Amino acid sequence: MKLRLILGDQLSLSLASLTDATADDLLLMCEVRQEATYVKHHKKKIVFLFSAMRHFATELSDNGFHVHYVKYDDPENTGSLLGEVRRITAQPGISEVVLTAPGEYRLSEDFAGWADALGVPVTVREDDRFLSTPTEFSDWAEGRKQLRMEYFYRDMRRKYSVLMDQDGPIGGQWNYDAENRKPPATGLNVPDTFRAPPDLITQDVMTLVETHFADHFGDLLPFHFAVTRDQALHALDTFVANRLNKFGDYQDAMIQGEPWMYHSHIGLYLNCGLLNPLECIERAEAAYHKGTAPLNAVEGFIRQILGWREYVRGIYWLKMPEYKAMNFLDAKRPLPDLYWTADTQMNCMRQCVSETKQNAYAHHIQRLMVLGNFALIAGLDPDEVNNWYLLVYADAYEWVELPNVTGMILFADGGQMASKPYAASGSYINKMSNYCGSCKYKVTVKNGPNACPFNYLYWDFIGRNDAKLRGNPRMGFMYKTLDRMSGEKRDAIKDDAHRFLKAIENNEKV
Ligand code: FAD
Ligand code: DLZ
Ligand code: SF4
Repeated sequence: MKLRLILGDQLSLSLASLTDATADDLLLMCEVRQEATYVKHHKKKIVFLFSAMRHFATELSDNGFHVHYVKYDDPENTGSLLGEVRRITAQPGISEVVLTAPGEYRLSEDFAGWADALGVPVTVREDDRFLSTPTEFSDWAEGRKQLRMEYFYRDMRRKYSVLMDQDGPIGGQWNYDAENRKPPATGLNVPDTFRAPPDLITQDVMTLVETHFADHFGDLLPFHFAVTRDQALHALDTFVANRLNKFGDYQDAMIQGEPWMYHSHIGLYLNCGLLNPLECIERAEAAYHKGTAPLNAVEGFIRQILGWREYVRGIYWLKMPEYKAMNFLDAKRPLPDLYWTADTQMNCMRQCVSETKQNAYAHHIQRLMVLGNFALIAGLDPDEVNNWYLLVYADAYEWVELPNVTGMILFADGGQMASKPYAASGSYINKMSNYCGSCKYKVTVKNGPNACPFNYLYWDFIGRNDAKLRGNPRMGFMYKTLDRMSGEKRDAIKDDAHRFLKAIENNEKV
């Protein structure tokens, strides 16, 4: 009899380790302290995953499999994956342990020692739920000076024949991003996100999480995530029907009180296996061909999944474990409390942290240009920033979180992913959101106590990192502007930044 362990982000019937499973095998799923606390995940993320795991176990049993499911509060639960596998292999009858490769490096290291630890053969199969493999990615990367997502994405479009017109892209362009930067319009009637009412299984898990994870970040209520594949498909279809048509136009827009905007909110389902990437791409492409969504929206959405998602995974497996320790800009400031409390007068930060706390979700531009931009220009420590992003979002796993944080927002990899840092002053946030109108700070004021902190922090960041960034060809214009500033102006920037950064180090309200 084979023992097949299924992890919390492996909730797919097509899973590699299940392809040859029979009713004679034992399928193991376990809720363990090791995974629930290696970072202190948002309460909603734990509810989501435990509930989705329990529903998936039922689905497997309904399909005739023999499932051994260990609940978190089972008194026999050892708290670790190896401990749970050992409890079973200690009994006679298990000839082999079969696994699907995990999504995180720390577990793949761990699995490598299991055969010795258990005294039973352990087979780890490639996770084929992605559209490219780590080997394909490293072949693609071989010999390239720069690993630009755009070129990888074009190859993926060709490989899967997505939005193609014979050999070229439909519409004549590969990328319609230039059309996808509309500021928020007033009077937009943004459709609500998909909401599934919590059933009895989810309600049980909510009680468990309230009991065992009370000190974890985040609000438990309201809980409305899909927890089964059927519900996740419904969420996907609702997105395609109601929001995809404006996904492109408002992809970068932020509106106060609209946490969901026109995004899909499917990342958490894709990353735990309830949805597969190709079906999402196919449904979006079909909407374009039916004429219910324009090309800029469909191409933009498909690029996120076929391009960015696969690309960041490729970067992760190519660069780990060194990637995790990178700190090119030598940023050392601890993460200020406001990332947990939302207690700040910066309205943009208050909105984005509050929404993250409530929903275990923030859309991409909030993660990138508000929360991430602040972390970059305030010089926050990459380890602390990574820890925060990995625990606050329901879709967060290290393979996707780390490259986005270390590479995309913090430039901590020295430009392996992004050609220049995504740093911006308050005027970008003002252009793409309506946050500044309700802020204590004035976005048009550059210095002094009423100035928007993003304004002077931005220039202080440029000045502070002169030695590392001046040589970057895409930063030339910024350094020319800095060089033209008067000594007085530069002093004012330094003084304001110094005062502000001291205040956040002391966790004073800013
Ligand atoms: P949509 O905006 O509707 O996009 C559709 C899908 O495309 C997403 O569900 C996701 O699967 C994929 N996608 C989009 N952008 C990216 C990207 N940059 N990298 C990888 N996949 C992408 N995404 C995660 O899945 N997990 C994370 O932990 C995560 N951390 C992030 C941290 C930072 C600092 C930044 C800037 C981005 C991060 N992202 C992460 C990427 C992106 O922000 C989320 O995938 C997206 O916000 C999820 O919401 P959605 O499903 O509504 O996505
Ligand atoms: C994220 C998570 C959590 C919170 N809990 C569990 C768990 O109890 N059992 C489990 O098998 N998986 C869990 N996961 C998902 C794992 O952390 C995930 O499989 C690894 O991080 C690899 O991506
Ligand atoms: Fe954010 Fe500055 Fe605008 Fe306030 S003024 S919301 S701090 S960008």
